[in-house]
Amino acid sequence: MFCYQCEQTAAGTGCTKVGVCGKQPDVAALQDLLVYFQKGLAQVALAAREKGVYDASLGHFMARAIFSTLTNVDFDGARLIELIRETVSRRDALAAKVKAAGGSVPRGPATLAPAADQAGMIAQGEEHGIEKDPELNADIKSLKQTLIYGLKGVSAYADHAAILGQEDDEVYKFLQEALAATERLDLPLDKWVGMVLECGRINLRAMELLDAGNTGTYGHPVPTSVPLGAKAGKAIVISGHDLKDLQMLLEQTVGKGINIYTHGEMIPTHGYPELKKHPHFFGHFGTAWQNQQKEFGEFPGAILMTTNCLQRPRNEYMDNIFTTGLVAWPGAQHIAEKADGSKDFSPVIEKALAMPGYPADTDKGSVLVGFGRNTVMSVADKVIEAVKGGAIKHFFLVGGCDGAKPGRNYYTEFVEKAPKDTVILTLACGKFRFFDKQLGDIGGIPRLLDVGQCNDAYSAIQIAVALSKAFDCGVNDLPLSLILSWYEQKAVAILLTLLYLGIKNIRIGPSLPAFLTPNVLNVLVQNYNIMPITTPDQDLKAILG
Ligand code: FSO
Ligand code: SF4
Repeated sequence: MFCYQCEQTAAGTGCTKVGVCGKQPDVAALQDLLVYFQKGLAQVALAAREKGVYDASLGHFMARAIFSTLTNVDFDGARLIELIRETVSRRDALAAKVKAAGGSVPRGPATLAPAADQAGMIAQGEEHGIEKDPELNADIKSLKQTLIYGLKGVSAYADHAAILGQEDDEVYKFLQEALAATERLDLPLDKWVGMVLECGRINLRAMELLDAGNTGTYGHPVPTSVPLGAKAGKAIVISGHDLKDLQMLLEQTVGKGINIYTHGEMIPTHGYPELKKHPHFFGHFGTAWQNQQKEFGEFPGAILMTTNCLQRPRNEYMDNIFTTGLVAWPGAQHIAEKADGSKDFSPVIEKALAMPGYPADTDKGSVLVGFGRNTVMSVADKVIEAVKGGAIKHFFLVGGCDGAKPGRNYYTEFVEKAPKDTVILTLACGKFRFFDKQLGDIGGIPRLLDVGQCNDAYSAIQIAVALSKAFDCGVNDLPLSLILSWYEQKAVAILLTLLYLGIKNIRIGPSLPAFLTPNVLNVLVQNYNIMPITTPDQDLKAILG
């Protein structure tokens, strides 16, 4: 196997024997094969579009398949094989229509027959991994992989948005064009750079759709205090990013005597009016995703993983953990979606009722969430006044993913050391490095503002744009610095969006992506002055002068 798509890749260069994430070589090969067949499906979809043949359900299916190959989502070979089979059957049905309309499809992934069994498919996948890419130019190969990882992020957001009824064919069309392009060997370097930036634009659209889905369905988040302790009684903890799963779980547990806790990226959901209205939606359990193997063993109830960031479940809680949506682990119980999009969480509920739950209330303090663009903009006058009057000197957006590397202490220290006249905006799971710090306020404006999940980068961008309008300057001229942490491919997509928007001087860590060649990195440095993090002291000094 060879995989270098995430930040924790082995030795900072690539996982070759087994994934640091726990991905086994057979699963890696099946993921590579799924991506390869998706490229073929994309080629056929484009040929079909040319002939006026359009399959409305194809785009979301492709997003789901590509999302399945994102880090920490699907570790279950059997589910990947199902997706490969569906990809091929959709491809062949569409290709028949293309041919009937007088068109043709290219040879390669658009025509390759899948092997009949799992072993054959694994062998096929090994033939179509990253290292087998016939592209000889290392920089183009790097940009191609950057594009594919950006597409994985776009696919994740597009899938979340589609689940809430928000779709735009522009997103799907780009997914198809970009996937099909990765099979070409005739495109010059500048075209690849253009496509990578276009991926950033499309990701902004996908995040906009998701924002519309989330806020349209559940209302705009409002400032909300979230307890970190426990309430006596039975318990379910829900992790991941999927708000609809949470809604269904809350509705199905009404009156059951079960308290619902969030985990990881679910914490901002406490701020949504249509979710927080449930009295049994109690608080938050644990910290970031990479601590789950230690923390889940201590949870006295059922665990539900929606979307990504699953680690190998330990034996002590294997019977209590459930997956749903695209996330899967062989042997862990999976809650499937019904044809009408609903889910029956009874097995999770029964498990929670059979487990001890919390014997007594415990108080571990609380944190504030709910500072999406609507909340921040509603106090814009106050914020602008504080900046003009000198009470707020600078804004830092300290956000992104968390991870296991020790270098990530940088983010905790950075926030601790940021001067008292600065405000920290944060989003995604990187916040768990400092989410419970009491940083106080500036004239009633909290110094630590949780904008939301990683996809709420859209909200953060809207805040930055609104500030730049208020101050009549460009976003790059605002007293705002971006200090980002990355881990998986949604973060890659968000970074591409920031570059597409022309945002400069981004600091990124804890290490740089292994898939960027020195030349590609150089382009980023020259055009965007993107730079690796150094030490909190040094970076604060450089930013604040
Ligand atoms: Fe974190 Fe995981 Fe949201 Fe990522 S939970 S690491 S960018 O998947 O998605 O922030
Ligand atoms: Fe390695 Fe990351 Fe790929 Fe997992 S997703 S195999 S940890 S590079």
